[in-house]
Amino acid sequence: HQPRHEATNANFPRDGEGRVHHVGVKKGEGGPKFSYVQSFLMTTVANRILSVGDHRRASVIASLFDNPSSNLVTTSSRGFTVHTGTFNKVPVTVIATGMGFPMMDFLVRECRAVVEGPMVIMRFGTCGTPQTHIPIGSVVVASEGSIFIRRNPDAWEQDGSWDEKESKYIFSKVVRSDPEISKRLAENMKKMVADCQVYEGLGATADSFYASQGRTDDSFDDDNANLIDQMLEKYSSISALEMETFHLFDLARCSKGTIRSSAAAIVLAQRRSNAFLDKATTERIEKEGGRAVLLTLSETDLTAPSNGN
Ligand code: R1P
Repeated sequence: HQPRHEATNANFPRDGEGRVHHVGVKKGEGGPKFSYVQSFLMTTVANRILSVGDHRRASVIASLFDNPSSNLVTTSSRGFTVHTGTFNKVPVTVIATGMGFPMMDFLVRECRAVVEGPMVIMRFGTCGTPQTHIPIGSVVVASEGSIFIRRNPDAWEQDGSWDEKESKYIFSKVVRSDPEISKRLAENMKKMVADCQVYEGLGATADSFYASQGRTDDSFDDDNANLIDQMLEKYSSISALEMETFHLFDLARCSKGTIRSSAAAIVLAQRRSNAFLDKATTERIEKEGGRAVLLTLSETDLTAPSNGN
């Protein structure tokens, strides 16, 4: 016999209590603390999920739930914190993921494994913008979907096999977001975030914060000084550069119609002027925008088809 805490199935590992290997949640979990609320809270993860990179942002948004002192909070040794409660009496979960597309992969696949029925997963992150007309302190909704930008390591192979005419960075095709949810999200952001321009455009998710987002660094041979121009030449409406959204939309597309998704991001960095948003404004928009995403999540019809994802 295996001790109860050990995983036995390498294809989709769960520990002896049924907790998925990285996010650390399981089906039907809840404590006596929640039994007096509604029975749906007897689960670790709700069907409506908000994914954010930053743990502080997740806590701030979870404090906007109906009864924050009753939130169920689960942490995993792999860097996830899961807050579950209700917003406008609708069960919702906010998850802090840390950064990068592999973390989004864990979130979507492992939450899908512990949640019954249709799901909606939204991301509220931060980003840089390559667009000169979009100022810092704006919010970009990925209404046009997202592309993926990755550095091609073969381009640095030193055996002379690389054709210098090829691009060292690879741009994927567009994966769509859910149009109906994106529209509601943009409307709610416009209503609920003060002194903030809300733009709708195409997102671009990169496999690095640095090279594949066109940040230059004398310590490395990245050959990316013109990358921002190149990306806009191919996709002129790229408005948000970040590190997770494409993967969320891609997995929603592959979820056999069970997951709807959209995303928004606060513009922290102006990549042309190099302006960067101050902390006080960032924190205000995280809170007001977080409330707008929670409202959108709570209003979403889970039974509607997944609209192109
Ligand atoms: C980089 O600083 C991180 O910030 C952005 C990027 O996607 C990346 O995760 O989003 P979050 O603020 O949600 O982490």
